[in-house]
Amino acid sequence: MVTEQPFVSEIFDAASWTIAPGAESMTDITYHHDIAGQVARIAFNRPEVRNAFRPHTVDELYRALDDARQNPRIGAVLLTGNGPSPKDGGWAFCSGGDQRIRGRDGYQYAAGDGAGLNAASTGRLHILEVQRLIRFMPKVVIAVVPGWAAGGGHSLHVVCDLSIASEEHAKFKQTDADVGSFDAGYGSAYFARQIGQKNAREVFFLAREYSAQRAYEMGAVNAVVPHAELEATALDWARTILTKSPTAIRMLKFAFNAVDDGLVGQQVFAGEATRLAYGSDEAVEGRDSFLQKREPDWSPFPYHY
Ligand code: S0N
Repeated sequence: MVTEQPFVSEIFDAASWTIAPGAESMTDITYHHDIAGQVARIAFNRPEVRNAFRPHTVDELYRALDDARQNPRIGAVLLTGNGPSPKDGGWAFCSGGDQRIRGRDGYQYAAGDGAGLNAASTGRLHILEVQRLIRFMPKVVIAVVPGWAAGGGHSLHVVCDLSIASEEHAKFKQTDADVGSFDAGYGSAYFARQIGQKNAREVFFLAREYSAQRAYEMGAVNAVVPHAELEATALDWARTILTKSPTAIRMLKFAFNAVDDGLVGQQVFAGEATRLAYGSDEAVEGRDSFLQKREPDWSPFPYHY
């Protein structure tokens, strides 16, 4: 029996997706797998506040992203925002931290909320952990931007591997300095690596609004597509990525990251190198010689290829 899916978004193609196991009870995001089970679609689901995130949103987002990270069949992740807003028809990717619940020491869980990973903590917006998860997961994450990307939402699109924007509705604005809540990490410094220092400083210091086309010209997004085609295009890109070697994609992502991530980037890359080495006869000889209490025989292994 086919059960009807709840409304997700006007540009969501229900025939392409199923609700990810365990995601039925999520409130602030939606989490789907494509029919083949190889692409994840994770979407902010608070369109009435331009998809602003509160701590509970970040808990759910982290859980879904980590689930996608650990699923060996998932090869690409789409991060997007559901819409439009039932209040005024506006579209958003994400407008950052929910300013209504921002206190002096951070963002607060609502009463009775916070049943997620970080229920014990209040006053902490763990969105930076989400940024790191996107950055370090060995899969391509595509920001699918149907409307506003503002504040911390702008930073999330920055940290994604690729960005595709709606021609009609996507808008970009870095409001951090307007509201006194700033991302001094990937959201700004890494953004400057993407679009250049002068452009990035303009975006932050003037907090102007940029169209999808202007963002494309600055090198902040990869493509601008008609709104109605946004999700289909993103899924098509994800499926193209799935035709490539998973190891090649993973190593390339970490190679692109490493130059900006210092020793942490090297550590991530090193973990992959070690994992690859484990599969070699040479590493097997090292393990076996130890277990067999004998000297290793490295003679079959050349010093130069
Ligand atoms: C997105 C904007 C530009 C859209 O403007 P538009 O289309 O005119 O719509 P509005 O009428 O303004 O909005 C519609 C309704 O949505 C509510 N709303 C919008 N954004 C938010 C929000 N972020 N929080 C709460 N509510 C929001 C509006 O209030 C309105 O509601 P009603 O209908 O009831 O009036 C425009 O909305 C805008 O500028 N939004 C605010 C963007 C913003 O400043 N975001 C916060 C920036 N800071 C962060 O995100 C924090 C970053 C962060 O978390 C972080 C990062 C690194 C290190 C540490 C941290 C940390 O803080 O811990």
